[in-house]
Amino acid sequence: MKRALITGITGQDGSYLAEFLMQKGYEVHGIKRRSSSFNTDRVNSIYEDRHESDARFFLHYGDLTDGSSLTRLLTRIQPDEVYNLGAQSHVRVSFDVPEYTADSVAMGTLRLLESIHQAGLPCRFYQASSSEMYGSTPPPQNELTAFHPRSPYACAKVFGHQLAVNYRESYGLHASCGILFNHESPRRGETFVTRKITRAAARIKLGLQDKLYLGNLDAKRDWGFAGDYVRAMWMMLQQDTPDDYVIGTGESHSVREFVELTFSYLDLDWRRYVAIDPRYFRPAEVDHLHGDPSKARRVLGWTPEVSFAELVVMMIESDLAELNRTLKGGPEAMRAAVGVGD
Ligand code: NAP
Ligand code: G4F
Repeated sequence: MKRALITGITGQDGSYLAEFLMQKGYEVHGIKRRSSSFNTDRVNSIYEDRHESDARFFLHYGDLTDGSSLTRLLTRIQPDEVYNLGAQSHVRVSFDVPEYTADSVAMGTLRLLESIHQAGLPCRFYQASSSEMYGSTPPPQNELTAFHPRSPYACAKVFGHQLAVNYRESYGLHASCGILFNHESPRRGETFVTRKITRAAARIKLGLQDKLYLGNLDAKRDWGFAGDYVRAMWMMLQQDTPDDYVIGTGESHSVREFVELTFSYLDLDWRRYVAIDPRYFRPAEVDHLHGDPSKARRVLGWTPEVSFAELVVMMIESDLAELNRTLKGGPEAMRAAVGVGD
């Protein structure tokens, strides 16, 4: 049985990847951060009591800012594959907490790679690189496109990416980087623009909210479905030779288009509800990301299965269903469901 270790297992991608690997028969270990409240919502459905003799899913406390925890877990678990998905992954927030972002994203990757190297582990390594690294470089972007990062987050991701390449070239580590364009799902964090839009529109439809405040509607992104993208991560680590791959749909849409499609699906006129709040503008914006995934198609045989329109509908329907479930729970459940943050 193959053994995988995932950092960021409690996040959107970590949860889909854990499910995918469990279905492939892996024993899955994940690193979760200590939090004062439960942070395992996304993996609760696959949680297994470790006292069961056939348990194949294990969560361990650790943190990318704590090298000793990484060394201890790598040595104890001896994974065949390590997926480094953990990060302070919000671009806007990275301007507010730049040092922490660099510590978890850039130095966290260094700590993990150095622990693997020092322990002499013969494992394969996946690095969650990002299309944000392209920043202001004009589209379409592929593996040969120059990076021009536009945020502390993107700068930290460039460091992590170059470091993974460096450990591959210096020590022969089987390290592959997935340069993933934006990918979303019903499990997307509520403060990323897609989920913020589908969740607010569903609440407006049910009479629970009357305004949605957004920033730059002109930004364009190449949005795909997270479930398709974790399959690509795994495919990269099954190759004999490690390499870097762009993963995207090859299509891009503006935030305005996403808003229009969401509200029109719910028979609402978005102009009545959406207002601009400059607080959501970024000190430096990334205007247009549009991936060219032809290498992944040619070498890995990877193609996305969920279209842009299917993704938008999937997210709206999930938010509507979740709200309806909460409404049935009465006022107490409603109060508990209103998160704060933007
Ligand atoms: P996400 O939902 O924000 O999940 C991030 C995960 O990292 C969470 O499990 C989080 O734990 C964990 N984490 C945060 N700080 C940590 C630390 N100091 N130590 C250990 N774990 C920590 O992000 P995602 O969308 O799944 O993305 C997964 C990875 O792909 C990230 O590295 C992201 O930067 C990268 N990426 C994402 C996209 C995208 O469009 N989704 C595109 C390109 C690259 P908590 O649950 O406790 O917060
Ligand atoms: O949804 P976003 O916050 O995602 P962003 O910045 O593209 O980053 C995501 O994708 C990256 C891959 O390219 C990942 F590496 C990263 O971890 C993360 O998952 O913003 C998308 C666009 C931006 O141009 C932003 O300015 O939407 C614009 N936007 C407009 N109004 C907004 C808002 N973004 C957010 N979060 N909130 C708004 O109200």
